Amino acid sequence: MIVGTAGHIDHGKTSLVRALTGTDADRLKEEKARGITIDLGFAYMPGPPGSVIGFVDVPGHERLVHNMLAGASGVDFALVVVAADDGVMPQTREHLAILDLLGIRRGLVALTKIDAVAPARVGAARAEIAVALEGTALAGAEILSVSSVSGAGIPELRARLEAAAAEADADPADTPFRLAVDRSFTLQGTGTVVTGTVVTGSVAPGDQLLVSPRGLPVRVRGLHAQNRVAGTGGRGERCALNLAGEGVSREAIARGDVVLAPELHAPTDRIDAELRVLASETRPVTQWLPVHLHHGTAEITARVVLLADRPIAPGARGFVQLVLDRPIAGASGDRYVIRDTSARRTLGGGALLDLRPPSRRRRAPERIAQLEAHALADPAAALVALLDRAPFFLDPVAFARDRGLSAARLAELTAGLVRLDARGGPVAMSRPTAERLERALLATLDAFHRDNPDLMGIGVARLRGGLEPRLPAPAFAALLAGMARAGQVALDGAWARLPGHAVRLAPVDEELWAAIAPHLGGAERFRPPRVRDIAGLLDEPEAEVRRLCKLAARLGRVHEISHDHFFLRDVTGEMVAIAAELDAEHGLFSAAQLRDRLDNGRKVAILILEFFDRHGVTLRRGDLRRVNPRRLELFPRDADGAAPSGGESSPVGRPDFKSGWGRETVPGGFDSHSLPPLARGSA
Ligand SMILES: Nc1nc2c(ncn2[C@@H]2O[C@H](COP(=O)(O)OP(=O)(O)OP(=O)(O)O)[C@@H](O)[C@H]2O)c(=O)[nH]1
Ligand SMILES: [Mg+2]
Repeated sequence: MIVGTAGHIDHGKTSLVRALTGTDADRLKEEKARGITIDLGFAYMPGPPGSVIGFVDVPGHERLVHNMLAGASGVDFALVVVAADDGVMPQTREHLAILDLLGIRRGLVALTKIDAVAPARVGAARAEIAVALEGTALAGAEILSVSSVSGAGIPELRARLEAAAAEADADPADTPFRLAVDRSFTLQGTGTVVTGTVVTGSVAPGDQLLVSPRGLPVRVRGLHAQNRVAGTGGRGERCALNLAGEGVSREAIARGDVVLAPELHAPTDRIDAELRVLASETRPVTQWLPVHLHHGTAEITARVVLLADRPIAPGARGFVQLVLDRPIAGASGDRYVIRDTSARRTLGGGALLDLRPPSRRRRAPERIAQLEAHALADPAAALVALLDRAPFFLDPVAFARDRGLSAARLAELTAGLVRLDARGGPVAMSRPTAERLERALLATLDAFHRDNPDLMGIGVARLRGGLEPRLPAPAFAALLAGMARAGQVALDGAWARLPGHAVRLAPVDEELWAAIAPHLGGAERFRPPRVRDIAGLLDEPEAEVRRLCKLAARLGRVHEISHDHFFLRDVTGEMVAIAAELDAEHGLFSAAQLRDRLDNGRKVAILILEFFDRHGVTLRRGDLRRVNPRRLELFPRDADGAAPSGGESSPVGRPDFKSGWGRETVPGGFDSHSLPPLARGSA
């Protein structure tokens, strides 16, 4: 257990720690000279059998509250010191407020210097203290009268602390390790040592850890726990870690850093939090208020973004977004305190809730609902609540990391969930949500096929956009892949359909196509006639020929290389192969070189190359091009045996050149555009 002192300057905190432990926690020369505590001091006394109670002694000076905060952050038990002669003073109240904001519920008050006052004064001071405690987490705490000079009450106080240490709560096993650094120094013959309070988990020599937020990898060479050489250190203990690693030095690690298990390292500079403004404040917390944020042993300048319409009045609470000037290593549920920028006043504080909030639409009702779920302390309850509201899914690994949960605990929490593993992070949903999504997906495909019997399928991007919940693209792709494996859907590049769906031309259309197709093949295949020319050759209305060619494109029989200019699918494959040959022969090649091979005129050759550019098959360098080998498979030749035949639609070649659809290439995948509406009959 770690006991932290609190209280007004000169009220006898350091003297009391010395009376209890025999150690003078004022270790700095300046402290001794001025008789006040400036920085944190540390001392130890035996606790219940086999254990040690640690003390963090803090300064009471009003200008040193930031040091008090660094010390108080790791405390299990508060020892509030009030001098009987002075009674409750400003920093008594401020420290009590800070302990309350930090959620330190266990503690007692030592009414000290009773040797120096009349008995009547002791009674009055006790009454004053009881009132000051009201409304704080320490309300009703025991008040022990002591004197560090006469030793009165010290044995009783020691006994109380031992009893409290005996009932200190243990950390759940295998929780990942976090230690908030409060000191870093070099020991002759040992190297770099950092000290701090173990926030969660445990540490042992040989552990590989990271110093966050910097991300410096370190190895634990040895350690002290509660001032003794130890094989392991855990929650409720002050530890001194002897660290090794490249770049490890006294200067590289400082107060405010967190030494943690590598999987927890994910610093953040934007955090949604609950903020309670102290009732003693005279002004509300307003939009974009600059503050000093205290978290763990760290102190960062930050701004407060209100997530509601009105400023947060003294005594009130509300959701805020904390925008930090530099990142911190936090966890959801961690307590924080904000002070004004001149570091004179404590304004309020609360708990960190969401470590990865959006910067836009951060005040939307769905966001507020999410924050209410994040505010649930129990991770299981929070997870259920989060998955039960928009957006109905989350990254379970990030959730566990931000809550500091172990892998085993995560596995336990997510056992009943549906998990999709995808590039960009896994996604988890509740089973009912996943079932609802799959049902909606199948219904959408069904309706689409009914409305568009002549279309092969729907673009995956469009399908995703129309569904609730709207998964991130990689997770949606994983969902579709799973459904495809289960035979529920069929996938064709960036297009999805029901497995039973097939596009067929009406018999009259099939007849017209049979008349058109021969004109696109043969010797003229690299410069086939355009729609208008075919219409003239066949004496058919131009619009009819265009409609048929577009239908054939959707069926994957032709590619519309440029507006109204259709090439047979296999011819496209042949031209790609020729481009690949040119590439192999010359490296970069020109449009003229392709024209010479295709014997089809410069203009057509350029249109073909532009089509290839759009699909990423060729990469342009000025007037020259080279082939992107990874894109060759987009246009296989039927002869290669790779191309699906028999009316399977190709995912490419469908863009409507004129409208601009599908003109952009999408790195790493097919054009993820859905089809333009087909103006049937009127095209
Ligand atoms: N008579 C009397 N004097 C005390 C007692 N405890 C502390 N003092 C005196 O009060 C003065 C301040 O004591 P400290 O222990 O340094 O006070 P502190 O709360 O640690 O002060 P800061 O750390 O600067 O906030 C010293 O001169 C002590 O000798 C006590 O029980 N009785
Ligand atoms: Mg002191």
